[in-house]
Amino acid sequence: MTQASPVSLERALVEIDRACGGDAVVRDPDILESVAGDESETPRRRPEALVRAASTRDVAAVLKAASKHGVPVTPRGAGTGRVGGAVPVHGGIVLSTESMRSIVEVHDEELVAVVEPGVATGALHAAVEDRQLFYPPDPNSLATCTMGGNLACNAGGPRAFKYGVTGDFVLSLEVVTAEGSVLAVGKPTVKGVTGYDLASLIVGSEGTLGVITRAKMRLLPKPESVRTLLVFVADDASVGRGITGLLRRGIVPRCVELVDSIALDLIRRDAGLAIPAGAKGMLLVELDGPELLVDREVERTGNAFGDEGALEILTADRGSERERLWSARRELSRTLRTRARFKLSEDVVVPRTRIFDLLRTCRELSERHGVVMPTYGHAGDGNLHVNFLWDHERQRPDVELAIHGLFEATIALGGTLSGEHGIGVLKAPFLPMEQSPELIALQRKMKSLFDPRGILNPGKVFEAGTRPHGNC
Ligand code: LAC
Ligand code: ZN
Repeated sequence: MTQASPVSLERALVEIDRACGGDAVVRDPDILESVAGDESETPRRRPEALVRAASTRDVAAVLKAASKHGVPVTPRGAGTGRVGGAVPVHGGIVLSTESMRSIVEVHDEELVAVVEPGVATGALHAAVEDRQLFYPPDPNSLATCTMGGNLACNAGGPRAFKYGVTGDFVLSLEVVTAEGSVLAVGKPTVKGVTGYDLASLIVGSEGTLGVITRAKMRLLPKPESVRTLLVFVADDASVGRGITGLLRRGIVPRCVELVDSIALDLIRRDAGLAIPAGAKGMLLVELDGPELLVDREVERTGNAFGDEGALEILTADRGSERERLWSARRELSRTLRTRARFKLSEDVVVPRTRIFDLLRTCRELSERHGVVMPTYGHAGDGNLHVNFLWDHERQRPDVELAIHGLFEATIALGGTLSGEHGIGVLKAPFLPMEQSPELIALQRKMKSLFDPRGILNPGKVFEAGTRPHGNC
């Protein structure tokens, strides 16, 4: 799909305006500029129009008109994505579902919640926790990111270690196809195997197959108590060994988050924590469950890391103390951004037992290419955010070589290129490193079945070429 002609675009917008009414169609350049980018270094691209959908009917009207006139449509939640998935690279229309923010139902006996796509993930947490229920997925941007974006990218987060990712909580979805049909996919009940599992196909398809307008999500009872431990380790090898030690003792924390030695050094001065001098890594371990069990597990977790030579272990059980331990971790991405002129962040996954090898590769690549590479992330899942920091434009080719080296090593270690951020624009050039031409061709055919004119989020996931450069 290329850009729409001005005539086609205007025709589509007249039809959309007529169907959606009010002030759904926005042409104000300042507002359009505000939806030109996301939270990645993907170059910004201002769309020709923004449509703020208020209902499934609006979404269907936009897609119907856009398909008829061949106008690109880029769906958008809160724009917190990390790979350019919501950037309208071919212009056209940005379709925002942010105004569809109703929590339609929370059913405490069925343990389900029905939400619209614009509901902020944190708002869903608060609503269900008020009723002693629990929705585990917790992407780091949970205060602002929306359920629509979480579903489109199959977002993860720290608690995925014990509970799984967004897709693991989906029962059914209402989805609008590129041509404007409204489909119900998935199952109405907790069990259900009727027909193909299209809900799983839509989840994580990054807005390329359909637009999600409603989701029925599974909930859990809220755990009785939560305890957070901060463990400082003396070397990279203790990370994987400590986690294995926990699992061998039958302990499954809800999170095991890592901040490696390079990242720790960069945040040392304003982490708000006393970091021991010899610390070469920090692990944030969180346990939840019945109070008596959690107390015992805290002690045994301490023993497991003590056996691996942990330098210091801090524990918190009150909400405010836990927040203090979490704050340095939550701010990491933003803090690292202030440490150099340019920053790129990757999102690779390796089997948990290969974390040490991955960290060693990062050290070697950093040395060879002269790029600072702080690493942090969801160590329990083997999902690490490897960052690249540099100060001079002339270093860009070295950064590209380092990224290539990271991806090659990740795949050689039995891993994958993205654990939770998706492929979007930034990783699309690298997809062939992991997937065969046959597999990519099959997915392209599926895409054209769902979206014959190629209007939905064009330029994402399968686009070959080189990675575009933006400012970060
Ligand atoms: C995090 C985001 C970047 O874990 O995924 O901080
Ligand atoms: Zn993450």
